[in-house]
Amino acid sequence: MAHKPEMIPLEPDPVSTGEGSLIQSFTVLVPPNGHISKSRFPLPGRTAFFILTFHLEFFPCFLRLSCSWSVFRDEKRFWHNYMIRGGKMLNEVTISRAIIEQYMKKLTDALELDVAIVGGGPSGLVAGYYLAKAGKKVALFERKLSIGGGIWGGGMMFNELVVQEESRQILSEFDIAPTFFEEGYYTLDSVYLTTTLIHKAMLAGLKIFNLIGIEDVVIKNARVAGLVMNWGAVSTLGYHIDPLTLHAKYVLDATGHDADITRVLVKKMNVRLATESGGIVGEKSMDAPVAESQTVENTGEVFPGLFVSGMAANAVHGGYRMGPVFGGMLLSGQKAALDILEGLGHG
Ligand code: 48F
Repeated sequence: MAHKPEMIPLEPDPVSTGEGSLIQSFTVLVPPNGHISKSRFPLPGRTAFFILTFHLEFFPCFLRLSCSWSVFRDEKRFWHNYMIRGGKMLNEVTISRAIIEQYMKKLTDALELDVAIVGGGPSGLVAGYYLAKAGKKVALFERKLSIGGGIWGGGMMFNELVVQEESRQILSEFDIAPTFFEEGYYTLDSVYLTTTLIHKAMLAGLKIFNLIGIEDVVIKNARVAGLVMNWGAVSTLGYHIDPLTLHAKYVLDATGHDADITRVLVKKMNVRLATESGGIVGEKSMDAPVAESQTVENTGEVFPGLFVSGMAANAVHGGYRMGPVFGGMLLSGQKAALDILEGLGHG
């Protein structure tokens, strides 16, 4: 069987491709041209195939060309692998190196931000979307494995939730069409809402780091100027491991009912917040209609450099809870983004 050499360009990953070296790889399939000689390869009666893969990497000051090769002994296995892997041979070490290098690049890039968002619930995701869309350097940190906070579970694990008329402009920005239930009430599949918010926010340029918990803030000149981070599992396990730090012009506490970031600031720095009492007032019981408008009203800067949104805003200012109606959460995220943009001097 005669095979023509082929070149297979790799598609770059649109989300993880950042600044830095641009890697281009191409694979050349070398035709076997019959059987490989017994003296060089002990493969009597079999066809062997060479795969040569060239990697071209661009660095700021130099260019690196490298090559790797593999031999397939078995024709059937070769074609099977070739077809399903698009001609690219897998190497476990390359897989590990790719993950480590790409993650380090992404995390290093997030050490100096315009805005650092803590919490991957609805308000954090929506804020991240609008900030990224406005061209700001913004990253979101979530200590759990999955992003989405309280959206996934809908109401009492029935994976449907309710949104109101007021939030429909945000839903259409995200290309989400809710289902009409009755006048003023729309429903949404909570899995659909979660995944779409994440997807659109990342496409807009929001960088998301799951499994990273924020345990403290950075203070500079009496202002919140960054975050102190550690693996989410470190606090779960109760290990004593020193954290790492990032700087941000603004921090958004979108940590939900716990208002974790504002709480740690008050506890450690004994500061006065821009709330009625000067401290964390604490969340009140259920009153959905009141809570929905309070969530938006309470969204804002509570200490220089620190904004609150979503349920964290209600916990800090003493607002009511509202349960599985999510319009206020989406609107709060949008308001947080607009206020922060103003703080950043965005025109
Ligand atoms: O609670 P959550 O969904 O925040 P939200 O945007 O939305 C609230 C609603 O989901 C719901 C509601 C609607 O009517 O009342 O509760 O206010 O998501 C907050 C996320 O923050 C993460 C937490 O795991 C959750 O996913 N989180 C909390 N503390 C930290 C954190 C921390 N210290 N570091 C990182 N992530």
